[in-house]
Amino acid sequence: MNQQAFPQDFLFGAATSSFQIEGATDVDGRSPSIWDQFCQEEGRIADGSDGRRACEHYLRFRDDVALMHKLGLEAYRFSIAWPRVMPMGVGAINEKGLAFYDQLIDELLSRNIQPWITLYHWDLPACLGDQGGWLNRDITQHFAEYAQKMVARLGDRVKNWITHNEPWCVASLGYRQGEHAPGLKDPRSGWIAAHHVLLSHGLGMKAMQSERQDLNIGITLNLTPAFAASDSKADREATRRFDGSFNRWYLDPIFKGCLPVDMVPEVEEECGGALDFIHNGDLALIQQKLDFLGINYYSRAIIRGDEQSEGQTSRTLHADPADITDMDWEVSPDGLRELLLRLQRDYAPEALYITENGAAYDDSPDAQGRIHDARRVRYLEKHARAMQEALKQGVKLKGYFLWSLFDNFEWAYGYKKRFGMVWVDYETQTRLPKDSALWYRDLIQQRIIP
Ligand code: IFM
Repeated sequence: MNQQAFPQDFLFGAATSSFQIEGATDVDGRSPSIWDQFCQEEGRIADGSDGRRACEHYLRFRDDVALMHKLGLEAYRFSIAWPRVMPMGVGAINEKGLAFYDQLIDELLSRNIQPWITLYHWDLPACLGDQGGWLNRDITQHFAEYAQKMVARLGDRVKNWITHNEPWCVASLGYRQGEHAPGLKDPRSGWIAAHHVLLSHGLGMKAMQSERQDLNIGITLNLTPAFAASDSKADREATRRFDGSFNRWYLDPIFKGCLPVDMVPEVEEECGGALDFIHNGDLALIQQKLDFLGINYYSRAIIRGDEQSEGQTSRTLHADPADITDMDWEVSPDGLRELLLRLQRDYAPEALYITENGAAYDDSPDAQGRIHDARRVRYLEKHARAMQEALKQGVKLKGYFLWSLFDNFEWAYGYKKRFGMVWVDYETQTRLPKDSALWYRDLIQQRIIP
């Protein structure tokens, strides 16, 4: 058995996001978000559900924090719903909405749980969506204003801030593939949105730092290491393209202040011309010195080029079809280790945190009310080992947030996919820790893999 211990100061937490758990979408002055609108559109959400109730965290947060404490969490990553705190997207703060986060933060601190805030986890105020959302360059200034105001009000108690969660998803799922709000299917829009999200990250960081200088600020990217299915030229070429658009399009501007040059002609072709939405000076603004990089890691991609027809993304193949989660994602701890090593080598971030990692499996309570989610335990164990291997090889990995604390609203899948270490009965709102939550509690306590 591997008895390597995680360092005492390695941070173990769990993550959620506002729209996925809060519910209470029309109370205390919150305005609608683009996700409230999207859920109302016929056929957008697999089970026809929405975020109106979700996990009722808005009402139950004190009990939820007590549960986090019982599970031994050292940190909790959550997001602020922009339309709750600034219903017009800009200007006045909604004091009632902000009071929720104030109280949540105080509750966490009273239990000795570090709050980690994500500013944007996809629930854009619908009024900003009506102005073009991430296609309208003005949004970059609006985001910076929102970021600064949140830091001004919460930065006395919250030191760890993440500007954006998964820009690739915002841009590609929201504006290019149409699977997420606002549901556009337009390649050029996807690239414009990606740029504006990145620019808003840079402007946001500057605005936050002008407000306070004692913060730990980063961004969270969903990164998927890509491996060619064979050594053929077609496979290698498709792998380069996948890596370029999925990973490097975000990493290179953030860390190096440049675009990945090999990708530019291809992106220009998709955009039908020059990338004129990238203005002089933008890339320098995006390249702010990060205190940490957050990584959301779920799986790797194996790419086969010969199946690719023009305009299609590369098809991914599972190496072992038996070892896949309910999302149809391959379980690949090696991918995590390789990703961490590559980030350390190519981008040398100040610090790395895994801000999400986990798996969807549909296990439910047995007659005794126990949830034996053995597949999730195995998944977590394998990824914990991969982290240890990376740590051993000198990667500056400082912490890990399990996705997710609760089963919750899984976007276009509705409530059909269960990522939680805590099971939620959506009717009664009962919470039941699964075996994985108890396994995680032991890991946190003992610092070695149970
Ligand atoms: O539920 C999502 C989360 O909102 C963002 N990262 C991936 C998770 C699982 O799909």
